Amino acid sequence: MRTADLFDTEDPQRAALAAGAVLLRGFALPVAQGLHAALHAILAQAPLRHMCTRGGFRMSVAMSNCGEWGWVSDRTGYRYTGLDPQTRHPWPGLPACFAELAQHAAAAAGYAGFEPNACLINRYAPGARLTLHQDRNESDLAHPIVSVSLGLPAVFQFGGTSRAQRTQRIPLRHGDVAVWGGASRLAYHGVLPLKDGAHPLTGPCRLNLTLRRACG
Ligand code: MD3
Ligand code: FE
Repeated sequence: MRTADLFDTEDPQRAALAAGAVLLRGFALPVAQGLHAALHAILAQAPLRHMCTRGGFRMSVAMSNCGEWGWVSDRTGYRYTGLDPQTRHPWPGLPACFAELAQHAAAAAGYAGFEPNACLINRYAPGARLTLHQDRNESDLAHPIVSVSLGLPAVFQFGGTSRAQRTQRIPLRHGDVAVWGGASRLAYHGVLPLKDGAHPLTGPCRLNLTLRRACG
């Protein structure tokens, strides 16, 4: 079967979240096991770690990266780097199954020709959360961000382009893919503290992939 045939681009399980943002429920289910196996290999090369914010706070979400560029944060702030500061090696390559999923999801959401070169891997253990923030560190904001949820469900918070605007709460489940482009690209968003649980594929955690075009 061709990779393209794995993804149902006519799926009615799609919801417009906001201008430019599309949620594709279950879009990654056909490839979830393959993604998880590839993740395992990546994390053996570039281990998950708790980064620090510029303010010196340890992030509750554990992170790593694959692709040409990786997102890192420390006491000097956050940025994209070509080398993993912990191993001093390049980040592991972006697996074809990650890139193909992101391309197909972006196309299904109306963003043809998306070629990600960075993937941030977020691991949430019970209690881990991501406070409300904007993603504005990528040089070209015309490219969408594709996010893939695996494992335990989470409640995603999604607001407007100012922090004060009210937020909606959206449950994100195993296999869901969301595409964030256009007017939603600079929307404030976050993840509420993860609830306890066990998932057959990931065990007691949630894994989230965000695929981006960073540094051109
Ligand atoms: C909306 N990750 O890594 S994915 C992040 O579930 C991040 O780990 C969350 O926010 C997670 O920066 C949320 C959904 C997401 C990702 C990027 C966005 C939503 C977005 C960028 C702009 C608007
Ligand atoms: Fe974000």
